[in-house]
Amino acid sequence: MADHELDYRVDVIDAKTGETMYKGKLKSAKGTSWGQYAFQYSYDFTPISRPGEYKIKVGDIFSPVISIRVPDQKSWLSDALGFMRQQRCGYNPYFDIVCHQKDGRLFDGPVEDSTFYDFTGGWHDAGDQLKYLITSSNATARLLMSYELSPESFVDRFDAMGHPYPNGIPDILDEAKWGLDWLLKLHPKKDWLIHQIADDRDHRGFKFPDKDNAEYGWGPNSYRPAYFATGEPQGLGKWKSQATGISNIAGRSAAALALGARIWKRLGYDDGFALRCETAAKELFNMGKSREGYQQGNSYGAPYRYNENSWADDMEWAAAELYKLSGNENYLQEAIHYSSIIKDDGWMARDTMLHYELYPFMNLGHYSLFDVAPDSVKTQLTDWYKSNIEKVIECGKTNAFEIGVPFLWCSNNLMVN
Ligand SMILES: [Ca+2]
Ligand SMILES: [Ca+2]
Repeated sequence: MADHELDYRVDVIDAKTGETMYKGKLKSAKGTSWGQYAFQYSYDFTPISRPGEYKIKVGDIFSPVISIRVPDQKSWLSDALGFMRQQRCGYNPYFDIVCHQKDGRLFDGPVEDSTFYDFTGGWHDAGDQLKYLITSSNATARLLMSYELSPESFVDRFDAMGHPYPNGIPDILDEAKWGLDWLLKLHPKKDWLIHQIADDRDHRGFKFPDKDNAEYGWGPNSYRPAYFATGEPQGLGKWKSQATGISNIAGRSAAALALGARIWKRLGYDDGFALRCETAAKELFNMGKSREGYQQGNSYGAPYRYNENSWADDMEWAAAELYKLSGNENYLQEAIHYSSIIKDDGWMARDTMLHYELYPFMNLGHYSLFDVAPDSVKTQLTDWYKSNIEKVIECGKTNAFEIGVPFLWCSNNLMVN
């Protein structure tokens, strides 16, 4: 980016010695202007692969230091799992503390409001410490899918509690089970599903999880509300969600549990656990079928929430995974049915969207169904992905970064997907 025309010649120099290692040319970047910068250029240094510390020099302008390294994939993956352990609620191995033991008091369920049930566990949502099934169902399922894609990539350095002692189980599955255990807790009865613990009253700046000064009516660091998935607009304060059903969270949780059941069965870790996951997955799929629509995140004092409004993608995902688990043809037909409802709908076709609308950012139902679908359906699924990817590539031509995702809060999720 520049406010004046630049010399086109580029030197890539060794950051330590200043020696020119490569010579090249800037390319004038096509697209609209960026902020106040009328001149935009790109320089492709993909051919430079030798590890080292470099700077790019254009005229008398130097870039910051650019490091090229050989990636250590296993250590990246371990770091990512370390972050998940750091997010754990109930017992947090990162801080070695026990937190949020009074989760939670149930609201909008078939029992008297504020009746206590045990919903401890799961993961804190972000820097804040509330907990969502919307995101945790996705995180759990993706951990399991990642393992299936590349089991050899994952090491065993931690035990189930997140302590640094190997336990004979790949750490990614230890983490997935932390999620599955919580999903099972949120579905304590055949027709019950709890989808959120606490709300934006959590947002009181940085706080240690075991000294949570958030206040929900029972004093600080005490009970937190647990929201029953009603499929209706919901919220205990001023703001209500726009929920229409529950099949996004029921479907996605069913997909995660079916994946877990299949992997646990195959590895022969614990048949009882696999059976519990399978039963819960089937029950949740049925709940999703009977209440088609989407449940959203609940807020209390602010209009902010997770605005997911797609659900057929999640039911497709659940049905495809249940078919792989059970071999029951009805699930395959259900998966094809739901795929034909969601089709190519997604953020990729749009210039903007609400926060977490069209979650989980890519349709993993299509991906999951592809493995087992008849050829004609396979072609259709591929076409839906392809047409969306082409839209993003086309949109990327409108800016110098060649990035075709809408620039909005959390658009890094869109980029990754
Ligand atoms: Ca382990
Ligand atoms: Ca969805």
